[in-house]
Amino acid sequence: PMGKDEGVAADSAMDAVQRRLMFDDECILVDEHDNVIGHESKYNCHLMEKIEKENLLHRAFSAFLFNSKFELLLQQRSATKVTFPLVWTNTCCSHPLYRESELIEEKSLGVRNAAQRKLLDELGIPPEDLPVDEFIPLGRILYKAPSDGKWGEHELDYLLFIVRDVKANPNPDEVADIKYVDRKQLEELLRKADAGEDGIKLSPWFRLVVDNFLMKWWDHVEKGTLQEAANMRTIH
Ligand code: DMA
Ligand code: MN
Repeated sequence: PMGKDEGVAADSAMDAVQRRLMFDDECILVDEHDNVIGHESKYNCHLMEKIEKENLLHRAFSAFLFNSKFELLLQQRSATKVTFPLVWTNTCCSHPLYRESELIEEKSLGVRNAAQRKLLDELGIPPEDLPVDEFIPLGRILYKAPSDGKWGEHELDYLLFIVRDVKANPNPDEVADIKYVDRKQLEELLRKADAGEDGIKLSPWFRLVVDNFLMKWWDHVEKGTLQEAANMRTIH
C-alpha cells in the first residue's frame, strides 16, 4: 500500500486545501447493506484502483436544500476539487467521518450531523440556520462512478432534504458558483447538459437522483409531506 508521503509526492499538482482533506478526512467503510466495517482515508476511498481491488465502499450524503419558494439550491463544484471539478450538482455533498458524532445510526443522526458541518464549510450556512432535526433522510443509493484519471466514487449515499431560507456565503475552495432553480430552470439545465451546451456538466449522483426520485419528492416538498416519501429500508 502507498504511504502518506509517497501519495503526497505523487499528487504534487493537487490543490493544497483539497490535499489536506484527502488525508485528514477518515471515511466510514460499509458493506453493501450499509453495515460499518471499518474506516479508510478519503484519499484511498477515492482511488479507482483501490476501489476495484479491495471493493472499497464508503458512506456519503447528498443534501438538497429548498427555500420557502420551493426552489432547489445547486452548486457548481470548484475547479480545484479532485473529483468532478466544475460540475453542477445538488446543494452539498460529502462524507460522514469516522468519529463518534457522525457514526450515530439512530435516525441517521451521524449523517445529518455531517451535513450540518459541511453546509457551513462549503456554503457558509450557520448551523443555527440548519437544525439537524430539520434534515429529512429520504433514501439511500449505492453507485460507482469514475471521475478523471485515477479518481472516482463508490458510495452508499444518504439523500437528505431540508426546506429552509438561508443566507449562503460560498467557500471558493469548494464552490465555484451557486444558484436556486425551480423545476423549469432545472429542466433547462438538464437539456443543456445533455446537449453539451455552455459546457454544462452534471454530477453522476445528482443525475441519478434527478432521473429516479427528484420530481416526485419535489411534490412532497411543495405539499409539506416529505416524511411520507421517506423509505430508509431499501438501498437503491
Ligand atoms: C462526496 O462529495 C459525496 C458525494 C455524494 C459525491 P464531495 O466530493 O463533494 O466530498 P467533499 O466535499 O468532502 O470533498
Ligand atoms: Mn466519496
